[in-house]
Amino acid sequence: MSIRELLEQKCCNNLAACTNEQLYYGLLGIVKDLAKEKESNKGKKKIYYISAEFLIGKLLSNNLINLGLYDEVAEILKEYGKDINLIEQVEPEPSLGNGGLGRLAACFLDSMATLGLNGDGIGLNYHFGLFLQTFENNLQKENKNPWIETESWLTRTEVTYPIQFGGFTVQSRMYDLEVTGFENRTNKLHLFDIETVDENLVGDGINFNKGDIMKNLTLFLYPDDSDDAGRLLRVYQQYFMVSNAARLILSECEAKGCNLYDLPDYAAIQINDTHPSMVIPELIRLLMEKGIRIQDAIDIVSKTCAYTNHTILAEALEKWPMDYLNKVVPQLMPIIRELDTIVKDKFNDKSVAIIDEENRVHMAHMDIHYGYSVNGVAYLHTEILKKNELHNFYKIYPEKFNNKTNGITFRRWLMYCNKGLRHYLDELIGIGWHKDADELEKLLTHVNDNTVLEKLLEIKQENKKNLVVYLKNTQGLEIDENSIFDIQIKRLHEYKRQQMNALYVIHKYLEIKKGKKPSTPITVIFGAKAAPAYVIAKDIIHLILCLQEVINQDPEVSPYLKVIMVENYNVTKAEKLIPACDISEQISLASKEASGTGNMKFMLNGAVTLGTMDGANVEIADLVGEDNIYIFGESSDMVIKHYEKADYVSRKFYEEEEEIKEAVDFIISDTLLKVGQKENLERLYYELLNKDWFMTLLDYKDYAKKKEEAYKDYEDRNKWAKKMLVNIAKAGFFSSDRTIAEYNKDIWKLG
Ligand code: 26V
Repeated sequence: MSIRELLEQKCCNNLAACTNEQLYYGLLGIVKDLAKEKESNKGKKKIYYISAEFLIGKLLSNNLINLGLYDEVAEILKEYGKDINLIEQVEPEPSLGNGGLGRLAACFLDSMATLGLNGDGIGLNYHFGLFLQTFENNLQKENKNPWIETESWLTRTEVTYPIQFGGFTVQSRMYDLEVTGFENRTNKLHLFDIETVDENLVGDGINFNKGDIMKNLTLFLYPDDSDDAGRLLRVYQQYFMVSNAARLILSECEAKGCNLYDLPDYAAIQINDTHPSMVIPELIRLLMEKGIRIQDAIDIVSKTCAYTNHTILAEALEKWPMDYLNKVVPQLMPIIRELDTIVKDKFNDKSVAIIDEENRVHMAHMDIHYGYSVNGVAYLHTEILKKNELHNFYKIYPEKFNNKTNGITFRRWLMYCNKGLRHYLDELIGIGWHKDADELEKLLTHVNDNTVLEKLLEIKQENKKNLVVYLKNTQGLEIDENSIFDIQIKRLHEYKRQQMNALYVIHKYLEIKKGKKPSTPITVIFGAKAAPAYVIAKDIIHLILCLQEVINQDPEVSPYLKVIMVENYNVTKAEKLIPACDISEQISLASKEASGTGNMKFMLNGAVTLGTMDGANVEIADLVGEDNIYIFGESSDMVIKHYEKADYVSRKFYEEEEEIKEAVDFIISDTLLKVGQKENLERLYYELLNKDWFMTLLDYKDYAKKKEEAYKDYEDRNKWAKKMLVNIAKAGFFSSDRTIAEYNKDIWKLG
């Protein structure tokens, strides 16, 4: 049946009279069926990517593109006066991740399917994704964020397992999402759930009774873990995820004739950060239940599991108290103890123990000892792991350590979100880059071609116009499409240093007030959610919102400077912001951002990076060369030394630099206190002055200088367009197809 006939059959007979809702749900059904018809699950060995987060974003357009149907469907709908952009608005975004970690997992699934690899994702079917953020009185408010509707991309399966916790058992149910590859096979994302979850437990905000596991196990993505009940629930979730995963993996392998001693020939398990680490003892336990001796079971599992580290921040490396584990998963304790004993017998080194002196289980340590591969997510990050954070492990197992620089799927992050650029590139350099991202380099032959450069500027302008309209419609914000769009969008964390960007905004505001106006107007755009219990992060949001109010309403300043805080930043909003960006802010304290992936998305869409030598910025700088990126700040080596020597004193910078003092003082000025909360602003002020753990003031001056340089360069449009072109042309390396091909070649080794 043709697409047109399918549409008529599934939506309503008269397409012109269909509502966007009817068209969306009709298309959902059609696309789901078409995806299922594609080849899947062939081959002896399979990669199972286990992750607590899969930040998949909306799926309709993505799936249509991957199935090669997007243009045809959009065209047919247009004939009937329908706009696919409005239809896709009906779809709720599944926000099943916090940020980069979850979005990476989603890009990886896309690339596995696109490369035709036999690989599925395994995670949890959270009923509420990451909270929906609203702003009230210049403060962040968290609201629940449901996404599952009667008709959704999920398919209920008949796969269920009894999952045993200390004292009770729950019955799981597996739901599947089709993962369409670009013009290739379909894989699956398996999301586990229980049927007794009670969505009514949640009232207005995101608070709920955390005690009743039967009712709340999969209710929320990462419930607030600032209290014991929250942390316990997280352990329940993690065990539920990996026990289901382990059972599914064993049953699929057995169905293919695996005798379980040969498990590594049938399965590779990628442990995405430490959240799925309990899969190691759980698999050992299940193998033992099947009659395999513990030593053999350990050996089998150690050849099957591989671990990816996504952060060096100590507070983000999970260490679970034995008390928790005893309560939630008593059946795993003898195994974890045995794994620890083996390590302690072998290595007389406390720093590599699994169970520490405070009776906490170091999940990453278990992964490293009992996995066959340990990888970081960008060159610098892996080097820091080897030299510093995990040095003692590297000495023991040098052969296990490897780097896999992150990547992004170009289908969503260029072909879909920036159609103007996509079509122009197709015209100019052909469509080879769709499947071989390195072909973007063909653009370089046009670097001195003014027609091409003009066209790139034109496309950017069009995207900026679209964003202006979008922000006007969604938040009632007025911005000047001819201003410089300077954008920082990512989770709110002190190490990412949104506060440094805010200090610069203050500085600029004060300059304009003194009569020093920028020759080109500037729009500084932020988008960020702060963890509900992360006080300082919420204070930083408060500061930015106060600045937005003060600056945008000041007629003396707002023609030259505007501050925008995008509400509820998520994948859908990123898709609109990234193509419209001129300057991409990647300003983390060197050594702290493992990789970053937003930096890659911006580059691919022709933004120029203003950043530190951190994470994948290092590789971006290397690829584009110093003329096409703005690098500032202390190196990671120096930063690590500052921490070692504990010699950074923020107050010194405050006292010695007038510009810094003025900006920091403004946080508690009468002007801001008129629109803000004293408690929040004072707390932030003293934090910067007395602590500033992520060394904002250390890099501020250099940051401001580089930013001015970028603003000035922007004015030479031809020169700027060349920088844009080089960034696009060199982005091929950051295709997640390249990353996944490397994982497969070095770690998974599927045939
Ligand atoms: C989590 C937490 C939770 C507790 C409070 C502090 C804190 C700080 C950081 C994190 C991050 C956990 C892991 C993570 O999301 N890492 C991100 O992974 C991305 C994909 O590899 C990478 O691009 C980002 O640089 C990295 O931050």
